Amino acid sequence: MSGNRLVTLNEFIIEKQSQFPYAKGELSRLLSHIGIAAKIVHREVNKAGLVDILGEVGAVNVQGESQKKLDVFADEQFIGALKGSSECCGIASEENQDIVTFDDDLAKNGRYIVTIDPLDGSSNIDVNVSIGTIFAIFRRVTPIGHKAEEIDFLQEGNRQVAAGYIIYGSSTMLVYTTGRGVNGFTLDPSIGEFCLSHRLIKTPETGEIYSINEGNYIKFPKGVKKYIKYCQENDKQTDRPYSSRYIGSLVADFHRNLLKGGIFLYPITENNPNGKLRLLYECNPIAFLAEQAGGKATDGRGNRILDIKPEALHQRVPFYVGSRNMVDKAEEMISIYE
Ligand code: AHM
Ligand code: MG
Repeated sequence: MSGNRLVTLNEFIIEKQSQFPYAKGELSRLLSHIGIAAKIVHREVNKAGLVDILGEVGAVNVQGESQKKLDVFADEQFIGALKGSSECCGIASEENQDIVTFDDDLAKNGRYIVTIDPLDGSSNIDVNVSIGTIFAIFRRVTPIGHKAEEIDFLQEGNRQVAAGYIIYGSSTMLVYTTGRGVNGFTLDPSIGEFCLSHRLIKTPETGEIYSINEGNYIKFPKGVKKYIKYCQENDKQTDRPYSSRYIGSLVADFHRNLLKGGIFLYPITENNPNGKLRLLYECNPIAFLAEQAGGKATDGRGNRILDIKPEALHQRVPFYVGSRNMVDKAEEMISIYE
């Protein structure tokens, strides 16, 4: 790649694949199919205000939250695209109680499984605020040629082969990693292609943004309250007070902090003793991206998110992610005051 030549997502994926002489192109095909589904979801998100796709569809998802029509649409699109890739033998989606397995011979021979939150930030869908898709790809642990099983999905995050998100914001972007850095692609709607716009993203070691739902302040553990007060203190040397920024869409909050530097926190609260966010669909992929960009992701108690062994598909974990020094500081205060 040279100069300012436009590099599309597919070109980039193929170029990366050619660096591995034994790669068979399976992961590349899977990522390409995710890119196609992302474009279709982008199209629907963009016209959502015009057509009858907003509002609740009536169903309640497994987390007890009402599903929006766009959630259902995105879920179907990604499942269809992954099935169509023939490289994926099963999916665990935040929107479905159980794993979805593919029974046809081609898919049963697929070597990969995918965990996905098809449309994250559901409370922001019908108010025109950024939302996202989050995905992770693992190699299956069950033998090729058989149906995928739950055990394929309950793998530690450190075994992810690839992970990424799509942010449907002022632009739509796809950001992903295969464990060799993080690259971001912006959708150019005029040509319908994701184009490489953010090569090898590195997040600042320290930032000036903290992102947390402060409405829950009273319910936070003491160490978290102390850390929030620390962020708000006046200290020229450390550029405090920090700015508070919270959208309520993990992808959008993380994306901003990734580029600018910052910390995102979703701690345990009285109501949610394990936090709110899901290990498989939200925290693992975001943690992989954070680490690949030089950042850090923990549960606030000194445990690396990627080393947590999942016990259930819809397991929740407290989540602290972002600039390394800020996550360290938050953990230090939690360990002192809890
Ligand atoms: P969702 O999967 O139902 O969309 O919920 C996940 C979202 C995250 O995107 C966001 O970080 C968080 O929930 C916001 O939660 P809260 O409204 O409690 O602050
Ligand atoms: Mg979600």
